Amino acid sequence: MTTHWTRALLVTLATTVAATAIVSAHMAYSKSLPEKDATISESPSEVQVWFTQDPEPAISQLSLEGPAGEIALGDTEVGAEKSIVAAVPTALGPGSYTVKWRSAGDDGHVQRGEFGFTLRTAD
Ligand SMILES: [Cu+2]
Repeated sequence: MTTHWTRALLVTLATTVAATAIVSAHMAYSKSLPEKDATISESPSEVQVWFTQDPEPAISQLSLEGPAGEIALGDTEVGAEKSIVAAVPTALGPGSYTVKWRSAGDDGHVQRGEFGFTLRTAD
């Protein structure tokens, strides 16, 4: 009898802890296009980053740096499936690029991150 009680209590506790951990987790990077550390052969028409939560539009921002410095992107917009997206209005030349992102999810905590990709155009 006592054992059953203890077991039921432990299961309840474990479930509560797990649920709390999920609710309180920060938003995180999920995937992107171009992909992180990818080598691509064509200049991308846009940069898109997916997250684990719905991005807050007012805080979301994408920027792109290349061999010659900052590249002007179109406005950062909220895209489908928990993503943010910005157009790349000009064709990029070969080189290494860094995408920087800023956003926030359910708890409003601002998260930042960056990842790189390489553009290697055919000669
Ligand atoms: Cu948070």
